[in-house]
Amino acid sequence: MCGVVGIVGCGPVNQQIYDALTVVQHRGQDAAGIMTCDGRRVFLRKDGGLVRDVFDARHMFQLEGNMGLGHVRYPTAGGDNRSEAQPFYVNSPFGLALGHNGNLVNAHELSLELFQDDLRQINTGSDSEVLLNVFAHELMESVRNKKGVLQTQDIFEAVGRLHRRCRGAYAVVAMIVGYGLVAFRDPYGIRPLVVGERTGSSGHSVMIASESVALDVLGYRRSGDVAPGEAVFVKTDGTIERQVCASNTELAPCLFEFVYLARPDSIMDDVAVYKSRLRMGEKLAEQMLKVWPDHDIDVVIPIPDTSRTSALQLANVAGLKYREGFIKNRYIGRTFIMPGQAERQKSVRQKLNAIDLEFRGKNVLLVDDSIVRGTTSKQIIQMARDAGAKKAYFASAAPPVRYPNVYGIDMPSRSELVANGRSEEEVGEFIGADRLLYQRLEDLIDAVREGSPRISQVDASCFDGNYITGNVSEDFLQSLAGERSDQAKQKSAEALDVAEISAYH
Ligand code: PIN
Repeated sequence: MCGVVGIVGCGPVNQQIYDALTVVQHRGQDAAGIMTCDGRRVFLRKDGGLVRDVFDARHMFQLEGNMGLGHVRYPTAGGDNRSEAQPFYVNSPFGLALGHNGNLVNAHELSLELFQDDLRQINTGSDSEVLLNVFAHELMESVRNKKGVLQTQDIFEAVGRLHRRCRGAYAVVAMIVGYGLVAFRDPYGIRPLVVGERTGSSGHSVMIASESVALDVLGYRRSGDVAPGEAVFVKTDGTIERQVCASNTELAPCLFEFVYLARPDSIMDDVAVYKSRLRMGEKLAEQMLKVWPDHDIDVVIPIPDTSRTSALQLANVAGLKYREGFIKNRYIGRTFIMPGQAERQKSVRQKLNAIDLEFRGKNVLLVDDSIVRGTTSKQIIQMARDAGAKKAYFASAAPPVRYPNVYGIDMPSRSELVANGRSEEEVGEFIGADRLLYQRLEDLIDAVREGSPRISQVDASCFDGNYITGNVSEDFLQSLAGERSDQAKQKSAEALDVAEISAYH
């Protein structure tokens, strides 16, 4: 998962992009980058690390210009956080940069095609570099024989051809030197992308961002989402032109954005994330009262942070007491490399501590947003017992996660998902819960869809294995599993170490 931001402003945009990136930092902490353009030249700073660590005053002064884009990256599959930091840049046509959130499922085929047919070389393992080169090639096709002058329609046609070639999830902000920013979203709108505008005494500015919370914080008015398959062209003077460039579009956003990826204060595809989480809690409570009317729960305790909203509403609807029983350390030290299970387990104890008096002698219902590997849930249940809980029940605001995510969330491989090959009871046993309650998929879908009639479908692939873009082959899933397993992460971290050490010799 990643975060993208783009701004066409009426003054320097460096500080605004930096600030916006800190607002979407939750979408990726692995690498960050900003590229700006002063009308003639581009300036780039990108590196591995948090926004606050990647940029210092020296870099910021060099990021000149009234237009630019930024990116925060969370690795979706393996990869070196420095060489795959974004934005990516190619110098032809015009000078073109791109920041991408999502994941292509046909990147391998495309990179072969790019090399053999379009004579373009891809230098990293990143599908975003592939996407940029497809866009560059298609733009080049659009302006060929036009004396190098680009019209808005040429851009829309290039995006249209890109849609025909690329499969998967992509929410993109691209910058064309001398022309403006282009934002576009895949024909299913799997990952979010929103447009905002601000008019002040010094003029008009336009911002594109992964989440509306970035617009709020920077004082932009949300003017709406980029529609599935649509391209939004923001010219250097701030005027906007937009067109849907794909023939079969359907809004099917990723359910996981609502479950826990997005900030609760964001509005995505007209759905207030916060309200969708309240509805998740409400529906979970209704189901609980139906299947377990004679429960003996004394208190509902959320596992911070995301699940608080649903846990609160679950408690309200079920008429139960809600208490904060776990406190999160907000100042936990940086985790430099955390590839394996042992490291991950250690970090839970560092992150959370229990308030014993909320647990002692009580039957507690712990609520989390989801159960993925189950390892955190297992430790938290143990912590509840160590704190004196009589019974430790567990509720998940999302249904069992049984399938890997191919659209840009760094989820473990199928074999590492605790619900893969296990029944709900077996997952309950694995995590050590006295009883486990999962949200039903229909209820989760309703919790999201009730927020907006525009959402006809959802991407629920992690829960039902139905990949909305099709074309997800078993080979692709196997290679993704190879890149995402704990073993693979350990290996790539070790390789990084070696590369760094040898660089100093
Ligand atoms: C964490 C959100 N949420 C907590 C992420 C743990 C699954 N895990 C998914 C639960 S936060 S596990 O609130 O955003 O900090 O099942 O893999 O152990």
